[in-house]
Amino acid sequence: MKIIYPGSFDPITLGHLDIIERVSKKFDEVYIAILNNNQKKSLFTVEERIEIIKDACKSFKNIKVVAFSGLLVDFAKSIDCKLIVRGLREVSDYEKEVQMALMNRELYNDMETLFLVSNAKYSFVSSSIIKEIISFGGNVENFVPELAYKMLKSKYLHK
Ligand code: COD
Repeated sequence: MKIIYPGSFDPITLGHLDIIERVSKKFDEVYIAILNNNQKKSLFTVEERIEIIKDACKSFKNIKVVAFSGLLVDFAKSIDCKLIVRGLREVSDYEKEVQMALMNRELYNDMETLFLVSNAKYSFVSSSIIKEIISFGGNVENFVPELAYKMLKSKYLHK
């Protein structure tokens, strides 16, 4: 059975990676689907995000890293998959996630969302907080995969 893990992943963090590792043990194929959204300003290009995720996931054999634009349900239809996984950190994630899950099910009949509670070690980690910390010179090495850390440093610290 296949499952989609959609997100912005700008950049991927160890919290995201923990979710990927857990689903990769339970499903045959995991599609990491990166939203390519020209309207949202991102730090990393889609190509950079793909490179970082592929490097971080090289030990998992059942991962596919892809970009999509437009509606997630349209991407899901294109690969004939009706299951999404999302991570839940604090209670603040819940409201937004439930709304998305219900809307996706309205848009694509029987589309289900599986929620995994984040690893307590990373429940306070988010891509935006990582970018904020490094922009002020703080160390984020313990929260992102190696290549993400290298690329974050070259974007922020070697200007
Ligand atoms: N531990 C565990 N999980 C985490 C952590 C952590 N530390 N950090 C983030 N997560 C989870 C998030 O809760 C989320 O489930 C997932 O990882 C990805 O997070 P992000 O922030 O990279 O991605 P988002 O939330 O910006 O992704 C939003 C989408 C791109 C999925 C959404 O906007 C979308 O589907 N857009 C396409 C247009 C569409 O279909 N819109 C209608 C939606 S109803």
